[in-house]
Amino acid sequence: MAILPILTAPDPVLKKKAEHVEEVTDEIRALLDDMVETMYDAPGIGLAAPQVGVLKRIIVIDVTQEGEEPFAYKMINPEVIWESEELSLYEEGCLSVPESFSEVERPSVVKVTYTDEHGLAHEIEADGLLATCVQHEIDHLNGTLFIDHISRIKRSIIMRKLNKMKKSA
Ligand code: K1U
Ligand code: ZN
Repeated sequence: MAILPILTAPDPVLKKKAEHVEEVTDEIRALLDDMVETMYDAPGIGLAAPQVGVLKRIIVIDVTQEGEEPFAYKMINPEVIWESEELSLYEEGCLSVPESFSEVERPSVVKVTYTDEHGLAHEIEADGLLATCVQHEIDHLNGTLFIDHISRIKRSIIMRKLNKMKKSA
């Protein structure tokens, strides 16, 4: 297993659309394991393959709380097949936009289909933080960051801060 470097905005890879995974191979399983290790190391509650420079439709998520048994979803080709009309606001962060947070409004509940690391198909109904996180990660697969959901002025403040941080690093 390995901890992978995480790309940060404005890296152009983060704006690209990731490709459908045709076959679940050992290489895909190794990538999923590396992504889980990278997510825990960051630390984060989710990670999408484009954030580690791999343009494949793969995400990992663990929204369990401290004291609970950790559980990492490993999702290949995740797809939202239904979303609630009801919306929820959540203050989101992103490992590719370090040290910045902003409220984003998204559907409160979503139904998601995906393939697991054994090639088995699943359908889950997600609410709360899992619903927010799975939508945030699927956005990454389509080249969208949480800052694309906020006002232009807030986005430019965050990007200026990020560019300053990168310059002084
Ligand atoms: O995709 C990512 O960049 C990971 C991101 C996921 C996310 C956070 C909040 C709302 C939606 C999606 C993160 O994990 S940012 C870090 C974070 O939220 C966190 C880190 C440590 C403990 C608890 C949360
Ligand atoms: Zn993110």
